[in-house]
Amino acid sequence: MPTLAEEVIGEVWPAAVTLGEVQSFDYYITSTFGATNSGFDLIAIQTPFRAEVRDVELNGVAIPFEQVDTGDDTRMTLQLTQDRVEVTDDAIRIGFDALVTVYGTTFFGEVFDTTTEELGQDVVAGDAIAQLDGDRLSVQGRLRSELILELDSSPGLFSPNGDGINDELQISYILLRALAAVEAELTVYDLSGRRIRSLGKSGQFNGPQAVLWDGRDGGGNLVPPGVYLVRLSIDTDTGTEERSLSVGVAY
Ligand SMILES: [Ca+2]
Ligand SMILES: [Ca+2]
Repeated sequence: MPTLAEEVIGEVWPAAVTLGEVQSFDYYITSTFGATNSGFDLIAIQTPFRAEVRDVELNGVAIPFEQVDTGDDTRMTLQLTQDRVEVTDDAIRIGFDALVTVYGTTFFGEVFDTTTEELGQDVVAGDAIAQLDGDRLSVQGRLRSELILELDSSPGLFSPNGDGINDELQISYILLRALAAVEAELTVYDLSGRRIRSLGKSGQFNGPQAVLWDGRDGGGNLVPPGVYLVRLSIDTDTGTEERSLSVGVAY
């Protein structure tokens, strides 16, 4: 028997997004309370990757909150620091930024009362805000053809001389539509096309990825200063895709 509220209804907007880009969402919650319900002051929303709460409104007015670091990047948790939700038809809007890489991603929600030991209560998908067309906690992805997005490196120029400053290059990218593990091959070439180092990493799934290069070739020697090409190749059932990036080594 629910103790926090008789019913907690949630809806996320927009209901359709472009996969692979960080999007701004709004999560609307309306609740019904009976005489024995205690209300809630903490909300946890399941997200695919780390998500950031932008702002929270109660009945159209911004209220203070604290995003709680639970150590779990797939659980965006926010504590209302001054308010409780305990009146029927109290309308909460949580603005947050999240990355979605898969069709049909669902932002399951749960509410808690931190003043009691009660268990959390699930947010049920429904028409939490009549002015918006949706009534779901799931979002659809617009079709994209790419498997790899945002291949990038940092720092732009790195100096692997062991002085503790910019000694490693971080190569990052976002994998899309990789519902099963895919083979990701990351290789460093010099400008003459000679293969310098394989940074191959297999068994990757969709989402943000990061690989480090320590500036050494396959034999463990530091490479000479200059420009190098990093090529990422992904093999899946639906095809192969390649992306390249030039990076600089300086001492
Ligand atoms: Ca609606
Ligand atoms: Ca350095």
